[in-house]
Amino acid sequence: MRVDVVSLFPEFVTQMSSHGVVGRAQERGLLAIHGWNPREYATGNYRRVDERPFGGGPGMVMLIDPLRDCLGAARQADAGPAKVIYLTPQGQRLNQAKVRDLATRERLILLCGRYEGIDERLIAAEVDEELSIGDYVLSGGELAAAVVIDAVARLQEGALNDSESATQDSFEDGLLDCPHFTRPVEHELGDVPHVLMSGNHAGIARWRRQQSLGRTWLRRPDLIDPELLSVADRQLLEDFLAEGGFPPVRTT
Ligand code: 9D3
Repeated sequence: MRVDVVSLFPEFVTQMSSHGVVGRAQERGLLAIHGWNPREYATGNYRRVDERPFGGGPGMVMLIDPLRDCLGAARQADAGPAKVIYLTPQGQRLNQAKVRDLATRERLILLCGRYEGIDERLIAAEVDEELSIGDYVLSGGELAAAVVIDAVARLQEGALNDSESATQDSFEDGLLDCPHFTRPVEHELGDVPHVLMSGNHAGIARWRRQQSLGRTWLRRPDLIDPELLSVADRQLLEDFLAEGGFPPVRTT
């Protein structure tokens, strides 16, 4: 997969993506990330990339032409057709279903805005899809682009080691993760749940499933429709709620 990032701060995104799972995916040849700066396609002594908005008001708007030329150069850097995604608070909210779809593409171009945003005509002419990463205010699209890259990189075949396997992740089965413990077994902050040291693998799997169901029910009720739970899962959840859960369920 190839991802081109069009941004006034492309190094911000490419630097972030050089570490961890995403960096390793690139080293393994599963993913290539390239940065493109519209400033380099701006003309005139000042190489302007922004201008004041027609109609007045605060802030600046990114000019069509430097962005269009930059985007054109990014498109032509590789033969394949690319889906162009504009990261913007006005976009559809990113979720794991969307990430799975994007991860199957051979080419993405991520367009990052700064200032108040981009001239709407450029969006209408060049953008295939608009995405937001959530309802909070960022200073630009770069962090959002890094989020998209991280999420799609993890889904590339061979990007994760066995211990990082994506299939057990939260959201891959629609539930939050269970709690995790390591040594020491006894600590002044509390003891590790006994079942995890029992060697009873079926019992451990059952406990973890129950914890996932219980935590999801309490913390993210929007992710669970009790009508859609299996009889076994519903029983696990009922027992969890009756027993009070671990860690002790907060009531405040
Ligand atoms: C203070 C500026 N706001 C005026 C009402 C509008 C605004 C413009 C540009 C708010 C944020 C931004 C920059 N944000 C992004 O480019 C962005 C973003 C975000 O802020 N939140 C969640 N997802 C995304 S994706 C791109």
